[in-house]
Amino acid sequence: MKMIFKNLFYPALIVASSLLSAQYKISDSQATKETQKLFENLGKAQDKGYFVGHQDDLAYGVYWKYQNDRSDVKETIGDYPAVFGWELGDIELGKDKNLDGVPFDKMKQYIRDSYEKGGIITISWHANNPITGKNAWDFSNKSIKSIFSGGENHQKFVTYLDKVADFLADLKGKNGETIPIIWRPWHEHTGTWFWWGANSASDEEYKELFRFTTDYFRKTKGLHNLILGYNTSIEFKNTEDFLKRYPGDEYVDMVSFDAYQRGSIDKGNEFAKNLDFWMNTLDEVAKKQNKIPAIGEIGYNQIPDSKWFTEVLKPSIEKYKFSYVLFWRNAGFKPENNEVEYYLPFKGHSAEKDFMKFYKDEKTLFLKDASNLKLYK
Ligand code: BMA
Repeated sequence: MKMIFKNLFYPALIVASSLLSAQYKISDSQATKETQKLFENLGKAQDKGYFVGHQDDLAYGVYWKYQNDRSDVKETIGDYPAVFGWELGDIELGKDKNLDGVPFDKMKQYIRDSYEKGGIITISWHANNPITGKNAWDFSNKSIKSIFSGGENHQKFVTYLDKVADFLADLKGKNGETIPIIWRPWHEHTGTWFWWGANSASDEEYKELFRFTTDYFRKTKGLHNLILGYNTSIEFKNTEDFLKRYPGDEYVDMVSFDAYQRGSIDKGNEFAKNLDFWMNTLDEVAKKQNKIPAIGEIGYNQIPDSKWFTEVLKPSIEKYKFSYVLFWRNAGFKPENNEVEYYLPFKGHSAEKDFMKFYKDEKTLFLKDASNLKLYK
């Protein structure tokens, strides 16, 4: 009896377990060797834990700017983040600094250095509005048709893409290989605050924007170092909602959302509950489309809750398998609006100890872990 049971069920078990660890397939059939490897290893590393990232980590911290090897993360926990986020906004205008003042030549150097150390690079783009000539947050357009082929703003838009493509193509490793980039374009598109957002571009227009940009980079510009991220904000109520503007499996490798806690500390429980729901939905989407999940951006500005990392964030996310979480930038004081903005502690901040505890958790992976995992081999 026992034998029969085993014979009948053993093959079924093998099939089931191979389905569970289904291989991811990168959407660009011509992706470079290193890009394919990074993608494959991002998939595998989910069994170990999740990489932790920080926007603009090497460029500045709350109380410093452009000082070699400095990092608020390094100064609080003794290691760098595994994921380095960078932002290209204003490159399309031919400027030599991005919209937050980071010089593009420095950015390139930071990217090369952290790649050589085994880190992961992700890039976002708060592109200026090619229709109105204002910034990314000008959502006054009701359509984006005019930037597509035949439209009055098409040529201008293409020059924007050329500038971005030139930057992405110029990121080279020591052996001349292009550095793989997790490219997270047209993000938070389910929200309404960007010119490509929910009230300013229809779902079909959004899909076309995503596809056009990707095809232009791949086919016209010959870029094959991109891992594509489809990145929503947090308006979605279910998987269908999340996928409403999905451009198609051949244009997407990763799925992610951006989420911020706002308001007072006592909103922590509510945020944690919501985050759990967003993670759960993301998990379903990732399984359904066979794409790698991530948290594109997260944070609680100034971290007023000194236990936020281990008591609010960690319990909601650690139940799920996902590849990385990126904290937004430690801008510090911003004279342009008199605000202070940062999402990771600096030396002496009241959440420093808690962040150290988060660092020591076996599931969180920082640069030393990423480096040991040899993600590009
Ligand atoms: C926002 C803020 C802004 C910044 C923008 C792009 O969320 O940090 O200050 O200009 O991201 O980096």
